[in-house]
Amino acid sequence: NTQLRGMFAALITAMKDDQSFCPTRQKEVTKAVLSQGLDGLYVGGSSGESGLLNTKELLDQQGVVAEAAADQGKKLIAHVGAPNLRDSIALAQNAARLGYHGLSALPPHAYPFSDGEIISYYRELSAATNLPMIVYEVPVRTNRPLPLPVLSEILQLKNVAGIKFTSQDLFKFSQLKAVHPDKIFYFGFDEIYLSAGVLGADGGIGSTYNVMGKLYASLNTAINAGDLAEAQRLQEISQQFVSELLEVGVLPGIKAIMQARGIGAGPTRAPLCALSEKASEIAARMANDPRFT
Ligand code: NAY
Repeated sequence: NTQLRGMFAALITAMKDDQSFCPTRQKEVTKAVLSQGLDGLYVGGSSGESGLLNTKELLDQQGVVAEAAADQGKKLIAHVGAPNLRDSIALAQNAARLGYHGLSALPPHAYPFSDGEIISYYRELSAATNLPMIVYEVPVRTNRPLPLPVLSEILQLKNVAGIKFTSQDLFKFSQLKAVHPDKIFYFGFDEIYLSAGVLGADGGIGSTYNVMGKLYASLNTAINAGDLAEAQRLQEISQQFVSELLEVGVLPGIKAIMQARGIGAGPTRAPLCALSEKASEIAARMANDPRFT
């Protein structure tokens, strides 16, 4: 699993102007994001608006991204979490056929499932292919932090290789890591990646990497080299940027920046908020800021 370490952009989904999925723009976006020097892509996740896409669109997207990323030596992780296990398995098997290197899935959260139902979901989904599975802890999306023993049990399932930890609870992160030193630990809050990095995170997966990939690649290099002054400098730049983005909506903001760079990512899909004038204003300022690229 060590080959899955590193910094991954949680790839955004390109839409046509009418908010339908756009394969042509998706190719362009994929190439632009990969040109920044990151280790790979996390495809079809929250940042990819996957909760707003249907399964056919997600299957199409996996193919388009695999094609655009071919021969670039980058790692591809497919997020395959869907409201039901059947669709999740279809997405996982498609990703395996396409040559993806890993899978990941949000815990099922469309109903208040029992811990047992969540564990069974991961057991069956992970067994559906031979790919390494990355569990996803993200209470801001599921409204439910999974208890340490439940996460620990999931990490021991066949093919489960690690966790994408998107929670502020860094003590829990360390406790889990102490019990599972052989698993891969990604951190998912871009604005505080440094904190998890110094606690030994193996990599990061984030939305703002789409437009500041070079900065996060350098941040990871600085942490690995023990250059904390440089790491802090880079993290503070990312924090300024994330603060501004949070005001206009992270995903519309990222898409506006792409637009301002001449990369057609299209709009976000409703009910995500549409691009505001303020987002365009921020985007115009940030698009060519040398600190971000
Ligand atoms: C994904 O697509 O599943 C992600 O990786 C999401 C990562 C993002 N987390 C959430 C909860 O949206 O990049 C972060 C986040 O947008 C960023 O840190 C700003 O808070």
